[in-house]
Amino acid sequence: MYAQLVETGAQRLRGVDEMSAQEQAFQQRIDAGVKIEPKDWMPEGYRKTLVRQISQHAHSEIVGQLPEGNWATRAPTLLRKAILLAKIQDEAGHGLYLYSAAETLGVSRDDLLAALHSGKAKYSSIFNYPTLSWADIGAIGWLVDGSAIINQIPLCRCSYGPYSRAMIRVCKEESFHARQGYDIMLALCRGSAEQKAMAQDALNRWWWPSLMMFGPSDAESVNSAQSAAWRIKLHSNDELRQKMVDQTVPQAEHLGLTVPDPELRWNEATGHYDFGAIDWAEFHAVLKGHGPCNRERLRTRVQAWEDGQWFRDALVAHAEKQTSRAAA
Ligand code: FAQ
Repeated sequence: MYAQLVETGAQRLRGVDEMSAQEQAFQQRIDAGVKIEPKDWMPEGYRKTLVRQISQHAHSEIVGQLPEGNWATRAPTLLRKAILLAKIQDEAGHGLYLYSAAETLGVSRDDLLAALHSGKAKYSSIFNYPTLSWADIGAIGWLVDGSAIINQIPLCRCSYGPYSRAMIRVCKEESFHARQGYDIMLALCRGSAEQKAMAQDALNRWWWPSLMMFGPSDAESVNSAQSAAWRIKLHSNDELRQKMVDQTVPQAEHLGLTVPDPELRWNEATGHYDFGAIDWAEFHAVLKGHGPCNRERLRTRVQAWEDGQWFRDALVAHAEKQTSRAAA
């Protein structure tokens, strides 16, 4: 699939003869599986692609705290609350590793955050949907973290050293997150009829947005070919989306829930599930800022940034004092 992704995009990519000797040597290192480190020479396009993807990924982690934060004060038991708080804290940590990885490419965290706050930078479409019931917290862990793992496991082997290393730890934590989500769904599905209905409702609302997390179809994905050639992407969007469906449908069956797709069926010939068409108009509307919660999410992030100004100022003042004391 990786070879196919590179091949299909080959017409759009520059041929070897168009590359400078330095670019050719870089591509050879990538093809040989050598990790690229911050001080290595790299084409400007490679650096920009990584800054774009890693920073969007970082933004997704911190904006992704917000839908779950909605339930921190309303978790049904003390244990569930402690677990949820730990998970939300993990997401902040993932954001920090990722901003640090992006900084190794010569961008500042302040600039990246300014791009998020101005609405210029993207973050994952999934976090623009509301969390209406406790079951949504289960569905996020199960479906959203589940999808994030499928997308991120290959990133542990991507060509850029700091990103690949950050992903190893992130994936370990995401795997715990997915299990806790499934555990919530299991408890609800084994509970009262009302609780099971809540779980079904959450699945109904989160299923399609979760499939959209993997990005546009391969035919529409503008960045895939180049990212595959640079081994930033090791699998295509559609390939990972199919993996998510194949993995998740049996889990839904085990829960006794129905995936909200009348066209979903097992295809004996392909060995995969066939599934219905994704509403790409909805996906693009969310990307343009017209999802149910886009405005609220950005407003909350900007407010948090402004509220934290005094703390950042205090940290800088403290560091300056330490430096001047050491110099004296
Ligand atoms: N939402 O040509 P492609 C998580 C954009 S972390 C918004 O296919 P690419 C953990 C894309 O940026 C979730 N925008 O692009 C968690 C591009 O626009 P641009 C985040 C999207 O980069 C759980 C344009 O569409 N994970 O969930 C989306 O090759 C629970 C064309 O698309 C990552 O970021 C989307 N869904 O492939 C946290 C993983 N899809 O930039 C809290 C790393 C596409 O040219 C709670 N990222 N776009 O203006 C990736 O693997 C890739 O960037 C893709 C997109 C696969 C997301």
